[in-house]
Amino acid sequence: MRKRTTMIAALVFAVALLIVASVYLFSNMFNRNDSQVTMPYQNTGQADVGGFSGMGHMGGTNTVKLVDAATAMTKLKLPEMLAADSETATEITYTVTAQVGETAFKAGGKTRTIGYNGSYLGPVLMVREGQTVHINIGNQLSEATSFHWHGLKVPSDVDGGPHSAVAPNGTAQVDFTVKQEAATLWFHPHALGTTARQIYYGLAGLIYIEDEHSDSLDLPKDYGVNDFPLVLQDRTFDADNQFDYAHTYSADGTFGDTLLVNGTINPYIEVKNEKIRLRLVNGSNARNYRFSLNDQATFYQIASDGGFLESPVAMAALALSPGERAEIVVDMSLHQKGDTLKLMDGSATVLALKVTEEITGQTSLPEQLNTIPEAEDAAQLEVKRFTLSGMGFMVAINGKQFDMDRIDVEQDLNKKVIWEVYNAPDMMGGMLHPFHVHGVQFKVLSRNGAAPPLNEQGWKDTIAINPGETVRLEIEFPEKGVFMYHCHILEHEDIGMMGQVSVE
Ligand SMILES: [Cu+2]
Repeated sequence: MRKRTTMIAALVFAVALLIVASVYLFSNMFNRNDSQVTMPYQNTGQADVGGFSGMGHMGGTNTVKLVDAATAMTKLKLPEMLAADSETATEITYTVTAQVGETAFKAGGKTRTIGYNGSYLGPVLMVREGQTVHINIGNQLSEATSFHWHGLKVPSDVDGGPHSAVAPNGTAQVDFTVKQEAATLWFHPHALGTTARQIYYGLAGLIYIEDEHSDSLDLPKDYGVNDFPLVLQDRTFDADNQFDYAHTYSADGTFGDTLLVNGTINPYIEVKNEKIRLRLVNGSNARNYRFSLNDQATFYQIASDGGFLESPVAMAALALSPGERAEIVVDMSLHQKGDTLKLMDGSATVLALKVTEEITGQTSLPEQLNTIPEAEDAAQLEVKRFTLSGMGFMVAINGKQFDMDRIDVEQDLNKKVIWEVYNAPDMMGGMLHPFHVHGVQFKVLSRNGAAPPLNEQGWKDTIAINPGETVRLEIEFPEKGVFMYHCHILEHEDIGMMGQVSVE
């Protein structure tokens, strides 16, 4: 009798369990895409952050020092080359979705993050000059976001600025034709007031443009073998391995003490003793990097933000401010199997390159990589003046903070104009502002009246401007619309160090 009662009880329990499980699974089928996703931070519209905590720092000084990771070296994570939904010679379609997730960065618990088509960062979108690109964008976050293609020369209605927010559960299609040369670009959110936080938690992906010319150049181009993207970011992990943006926030740029390269702490790559191409992307909120090799060897910069430099530029050190990109080639042919070379940022290790195989038959870098057209006679061009000023919550451009309903500058389509941008120092000295303009690749004419360094004589869309410095840029907008220009210290951008240029 007792045995039978136990059996019935077990049966009832099993049926109840089955019902609960079914209800759970069933409800989840419909819940996956609703706005009840758990974000890794509190949703308060604008970033909910502490008060003014910025301290003055001259030039490219970073307020938080990077500490070398206590963890063992880890193989560099490589962003996935996104498979196209469809592709012909003239058209390509991709799907890019912003979503929440969890990412294992280090021993201990996973970190709650957001990413594109994954839990952290995003894939590489490969497109070709002349191709018409369709991107199905989707937002599975529980707050609005936008999809900005940093460095693309496209009309403003597909540029993904603050006017193009995608609501939670929203989707949209973006269509454009690639009308620019081979370059390493990136994409990230640009929603009003929440850009810094969304990028901090993981939203950033890559766009590679290739063209017939880049096909023909004898350069390393074997992805993950001798051609690596390096997305550089600094983050702080709390005791539970979480990012805590609100508590590490600084109005003058949120820094972290841990360097992430493609989301990898203390990364290494295994290479042959050949030329290695590194596509450096400063995806940090505010950190300025100064790259060098640990043996002080020379490396070569081959590309700036918007394409190849005219010729490879030999460098001992390379500065990169937030938003900027640089492609460099490191020559490993002088090293042998078993050697390790390190890419450094000052005294912090960025990446170890371990030689695991020796080959023969090395080629040299092409002497000419590109043809950059001469600048026009500056005396014949109209000059528009911009003054960057302030720090913390006082940052401004021409004395004003961003207003979505105000056009700050008007410019004619397809007409070269000089933008003269002055970074006004203040009583505390002021700070470096990386100045980014949407919808263009510009030429740097001068820094404080002198010719820019060789590695800034190619196409740029973001330029580091030191306190007290004036840079002159030759800018021509090839597409119509209302475009943003702003400081790429993401907290400055969110506070309002941004303006709008209307192009007709
Ligand atoms: Cu700034």
